[in-house]
Amino acid sequence: MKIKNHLPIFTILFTFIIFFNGKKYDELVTQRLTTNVAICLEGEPCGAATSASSSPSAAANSVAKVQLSEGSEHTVKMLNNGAGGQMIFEPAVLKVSLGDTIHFKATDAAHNSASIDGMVPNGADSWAGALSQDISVVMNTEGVYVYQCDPHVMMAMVGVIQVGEATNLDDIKASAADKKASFMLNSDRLDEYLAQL
Ligand SMILES: [Cu+2]
Repeated sequence: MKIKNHLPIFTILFTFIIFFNGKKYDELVTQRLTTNVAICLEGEPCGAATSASSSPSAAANSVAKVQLSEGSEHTVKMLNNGAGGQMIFEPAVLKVSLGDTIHFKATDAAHNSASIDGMVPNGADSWAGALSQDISVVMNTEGVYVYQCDPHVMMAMVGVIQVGEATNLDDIKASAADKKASFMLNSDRLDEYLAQL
């Protein structure tokens, strides 16, 4: 515990709380997700306390939605390092039209692309590329697909493709809650991807 280091901050915060809010401590803890000034009360870093709201809904609302990709053929690279982090598909989120083809490229070695059971539209074909193998998949069923790189799924090396309308998005989001439990790193990645749909 580093409470000593935070004492001046606590003092300022409590003063602020008493003067401007006049609320009880436990009420503020309850409200801490929506009240910036209360974020530091549990000894967390206070850097974000004065910035914009930290409410999850506000963050979700600010996510840029993925646009429909032009053309009927799309390339997804399998990378050790991409703009979005390590062990990653790029682009990790795609929105395409029914019947389009996705070309998964083994730009870096030792990755693959494999659809995840239970995370494709009903009746859709599954796929499973070998390690370091380019694979092309024709998207013949409407809905949302989630796929993974088998060796790096623990690092949340996953990708999302929306084909036509996101008819199964609720099912996918429910499955994603279970899937993310298997991630050791980048545990919010899949949620962030799905928020772009
Ligand atoms: Cu991989």
